[in-house]
Amino acid sequence: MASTTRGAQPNDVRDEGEYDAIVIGAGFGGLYALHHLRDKMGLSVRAFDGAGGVGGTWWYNRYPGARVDAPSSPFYAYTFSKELVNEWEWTETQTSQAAVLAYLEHFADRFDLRRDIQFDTWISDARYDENTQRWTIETDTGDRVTAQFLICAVGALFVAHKPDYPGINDFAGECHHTGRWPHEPVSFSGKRVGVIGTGSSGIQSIPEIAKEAEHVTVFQRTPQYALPARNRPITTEELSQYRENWDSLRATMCARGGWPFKTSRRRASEDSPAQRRALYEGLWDQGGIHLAINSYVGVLVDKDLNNEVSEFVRDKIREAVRDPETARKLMPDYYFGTKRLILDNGYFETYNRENVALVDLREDPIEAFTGSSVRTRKGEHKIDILVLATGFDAVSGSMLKLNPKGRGGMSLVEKWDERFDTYLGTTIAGFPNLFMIHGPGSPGVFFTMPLGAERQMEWVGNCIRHLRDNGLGAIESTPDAETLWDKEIKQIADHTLYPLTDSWYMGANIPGKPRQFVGHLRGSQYFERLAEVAEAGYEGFAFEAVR
Ligand code: N01
Repeated sequence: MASTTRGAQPNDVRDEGEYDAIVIGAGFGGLYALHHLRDKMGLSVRAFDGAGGVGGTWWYNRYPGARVDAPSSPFYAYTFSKELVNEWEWTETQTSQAAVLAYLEHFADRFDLRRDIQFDTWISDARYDENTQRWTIETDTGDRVTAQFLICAVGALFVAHKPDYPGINDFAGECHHTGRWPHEPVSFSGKRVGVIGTGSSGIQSIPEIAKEAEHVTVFQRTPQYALPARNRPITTEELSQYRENWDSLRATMCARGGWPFKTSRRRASEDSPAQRRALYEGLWDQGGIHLAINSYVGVLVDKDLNNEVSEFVRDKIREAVRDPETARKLMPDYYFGTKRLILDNGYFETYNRENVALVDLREDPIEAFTGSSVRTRKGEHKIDILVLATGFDAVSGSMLKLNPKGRGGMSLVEKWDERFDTYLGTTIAGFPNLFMIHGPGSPGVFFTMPLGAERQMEWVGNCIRHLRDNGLGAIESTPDAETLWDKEIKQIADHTLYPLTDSWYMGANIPGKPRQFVGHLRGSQYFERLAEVAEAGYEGFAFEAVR
């Protein structure tokens, strides 16, 4: 989570030491990287984060209603330590931001991580030296540190995207991006609030804001599918079951794309339309992602099946929203599940409130902002507070913001000018000894992120051990390996309906961003590939002896 171009003046720079590894970011990925490299492998490690504390995403995204937008407790957590699993008490099935943050704070304290993390520190430069085979980083606090390995755990959803509507900077009221929410409470009481964006952040925050505000106007560009989260207290039996079966559940999570749930092997053609409808109803009542993973094989591949499930969810929206005109505007028309699935807590019902209005930007686009209003083609909307739930330059954005300079001084911005090529989603040709956690081309958001970070980091650790054991000073993926990896990722994505939808998965939310599918859709297979590559003597990599 640490990267800006705000730099210290050269004469302010202090040499602050030499380490085996530098970790950038203190979210799920960075904290685990620090623990693994330092405590399991005995390396000297220094970590940095631009935030004032641990948490990464969970430090920044404090907007009202923020919760894990996936099946969460107890699975959205580290799995490597039985003791940690046993001692942490999750309270709800869909964990709140505050609870995840408390967990990560506990993790940092329990493993004594804070002493090696420098907070409130942004990396202003990261540069590889081919002669020494080391990375040098400079910070905006005036420090210069070197290390053989650079671990970038900079966050998949970190670089906030702000729309550039005419006059938006002239808006004189409070303006908050959901991904940069203030630490002090924001009071909506008696206020007219405008919310732009209806992704996970908008859909989670709108019901909460509407409970307090005098009026909320939602500016929607794309209507969304959302499934009921059905959040509830987690039972002691559920927690005990997880703890007792921790070993086998972890193995199941690894084998099943990050979650312990069985996915359906049944074909839609085996059931009649009435039987299918009954199944969808049951899965809807169950809540969470079950409708997406447990109906029939191929929901994200077969257009007809997807259309049927899409229509089922549209029916649910029609049932929930009383005003037919508002319901019409809320009808999603892309393939169900091809944008990030959203779990909601009363989002559609919120439109039945007197104090909530919906503006469909496809029919009534924003023309400009004034000091106190949003002017659309059809009218003017007076607002006191503007909430930008407009998402992120996802996955590649945070690496580009860090913009490390590799071999020959080549910057990542130059290298990724047209495509963000990686090998295994963890390394980049031309950037030796640099490893990414949840980088482009890895499963990232398509897997359970804490478990994915653990497994990627364990692979990186083994790779570092391989270098050390064999007198090697540098490792770097080859351009050919990147080209093949790129093909592999694309082939998997092209087999599905994902590429047919404009989404942040495709880079479509950021004007001018190259269209490229962002991740590896088969998480379990991905980790098998990592193991195969290592077993084959790190196939696709070039090594240099220690200089
Ligand atoms: O961002 P988004 P998000 N004018 O990109 C709209 C994760 N997450 O912050 O769909 C008007 O999904 C945009 O419209 P469109 C999760 O993985 C996790 O909600 O591009 N509107 C969309 O409606 C999630 O998927 C958690 O047409 C504009 C919205 O803004 C990811 O983060 C919680 C616009 C952005 O939706 C991102 O979610 C929340 C413009 N110029 C999120 N530009 C937790 O687990 C964009 N939009 C806690």
